[in-house]
Amino acid sequence: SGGACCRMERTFIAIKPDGVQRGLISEIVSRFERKGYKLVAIKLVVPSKQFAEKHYHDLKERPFFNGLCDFLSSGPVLAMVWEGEGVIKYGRKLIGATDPSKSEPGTIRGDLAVVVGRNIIHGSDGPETAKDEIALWFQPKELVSYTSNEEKWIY
Ligand code: RTP
Repeated sequence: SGGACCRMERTFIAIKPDGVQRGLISEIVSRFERKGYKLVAIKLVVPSKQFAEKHYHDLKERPFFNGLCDFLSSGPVLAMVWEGEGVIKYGRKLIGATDPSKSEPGTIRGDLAVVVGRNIIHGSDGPETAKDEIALWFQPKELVSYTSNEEKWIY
């Protein structure tokens, strides 16, 4: 109810190389889809190390930064943009805590991953990061605007 016009937001979600290699793409995409969020961009890419460093620039002082960037650039990553009311914060909830040994069952990491260095998925942690990450991974023309028939039943 109330229409879907004004509170829509977008977040950047990526399935990391471990999630892609383990065949978890459809499982993860379906969790966002079934929740009621709308997919507005998707592509499979192998990021360069330099690109991975850009994506994780906030973490460059951390001891795991180099290994993390090596890992992200080690194979195909499924980059996506999802749209919906509250999708930035709730998307993180669907994903679960950073360390899968602490993620709740029912979350993506809780159900599908074991250790922090192989936690299969990334999600933007706030509106500013979402904006920056979408701009880093996608060109504006890759974001598709469309109306889904389900929206009137979700909002
Ligand atoms: P993400 O950005 O990937 O969704 O993860 P996050 O915000 O929940 O966690 P953040 O602290 O930003 O860490 C980013 C990614 O770095 C890896 N990591 N490794 N101790 C470690 O070895 C360690 N800690 C973090 C994880 O892949 C984490 O998702």
